Amino acid sequence: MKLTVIGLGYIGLPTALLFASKNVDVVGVDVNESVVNKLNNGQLHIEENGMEELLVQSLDSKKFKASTTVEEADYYIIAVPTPHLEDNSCDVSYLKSAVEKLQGVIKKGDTVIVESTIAPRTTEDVVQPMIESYGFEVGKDVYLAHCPERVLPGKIIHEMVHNNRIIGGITDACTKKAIDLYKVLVQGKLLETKASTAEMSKLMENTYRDVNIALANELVKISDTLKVDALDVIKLANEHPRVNIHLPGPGVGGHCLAVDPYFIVASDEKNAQIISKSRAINNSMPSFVIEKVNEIMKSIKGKKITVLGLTYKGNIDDIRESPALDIYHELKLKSEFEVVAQDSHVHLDWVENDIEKALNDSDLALVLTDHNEYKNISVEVLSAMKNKVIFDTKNIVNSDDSVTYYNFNNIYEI
Ligand code: SAJ
Repeated sequence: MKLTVIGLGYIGLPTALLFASKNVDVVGVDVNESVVNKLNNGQLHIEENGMEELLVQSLDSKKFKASTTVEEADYYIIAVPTPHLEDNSCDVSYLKSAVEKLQGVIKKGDTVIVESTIAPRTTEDVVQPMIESYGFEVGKDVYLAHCPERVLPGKIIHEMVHNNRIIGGITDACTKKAIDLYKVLVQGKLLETKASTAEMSKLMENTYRDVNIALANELVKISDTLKVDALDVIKLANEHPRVNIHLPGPGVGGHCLAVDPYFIVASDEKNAQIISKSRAINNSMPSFVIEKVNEIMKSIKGKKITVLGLTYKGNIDDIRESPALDIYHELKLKSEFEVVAQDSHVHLDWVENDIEKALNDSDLALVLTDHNEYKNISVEVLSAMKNKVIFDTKNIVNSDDSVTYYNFNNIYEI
């Protein structure tokens, strides 16, 4: 079996390497020549647990090579980025250019699989007509399916093999063809469905999380007005066997939860009410946090703020769509305070890696990301501060009586 994977990013590369480890002949294609050269020399351009070993293995076994041109194969997996456009609809330009590269290469009997996250009906309305314009009938000559991925950064290699997977073909024959490929690799269930159902299921998984986080964030704001302990409310309500309120925070980041719900909103704006409102609530959290920061700084007559954590979630180095980054920039540009950013996972010249240095002479430690290193900040490290005040938007710091500690449970006390 031969497989061509188009797009060697966070999803395409591990997919290509895992299939190569299962004895499939894989060509990984990327438009970026330096990525292709690096990979062929055994070097990764992105970090992911367990991926380096996989790359070395698959180069040694000659089951994987990277290339800038699409090569003839039995299966083609497309895993290119699908960002959102200014009007929040799904940008399919990379997807279309990947499909264009199949013209003159695909042949009767081949299968094309879109893994990129896409708006509902894209496989049918965008990809199918393109393939049919190359002279093939989909479902008869060439097979087409949407098989979204659901892996969590940091656990990609494990989850790609063990998660259940949705396989949505344009026709039943397309679904069967895609199953034949994934059963080589996936140990989880292969869930057969239609392409449009697969597209919407993927979007709804992340939308479900986004909407539930918005509910928690809304509770925080209401509790602030009513002087209620929001975090205790969540803890107690979640003792109910059928309730799972998510965790509030400074906003929702990353390239999935903060992006995917918009694809649904843009597809049916009139009906996507809760989804659209949830996005707005989560997007409003940075200003809510800044408002509270200003109140704290006023009450202590503070001058310096130390932002702890810039990434969109804890213990990773990804700052895409990070609300922490927005809060930092807004405070830096618009407030009267000195603002310093600390994050030991982010290597940029304006980011301090050392916590103690960043806290030196500071009046407020503003925790925006749940990195492990913030859980037990020692008394010695905090003693570098001028005013020992912590505002912990992720509720992770174990503080003692020597510190004035605020989180979403007691912000009404400011
Ligand atoms: N967050 C909260 N409160 C919570 C949970 C998360 O504020 O209770 C915030 C995080 O701090 C972060 C954002 O939400 O800013 C997203 O984090 P996440 O861990 O929920 O998700 P991602 O974006 O890293 O990965 C998600 C996963 N989807 C689901 O869990 C439904 C992953 O399985 C998907 O593969 C991925 O999106 C994707 O690529 O679509």
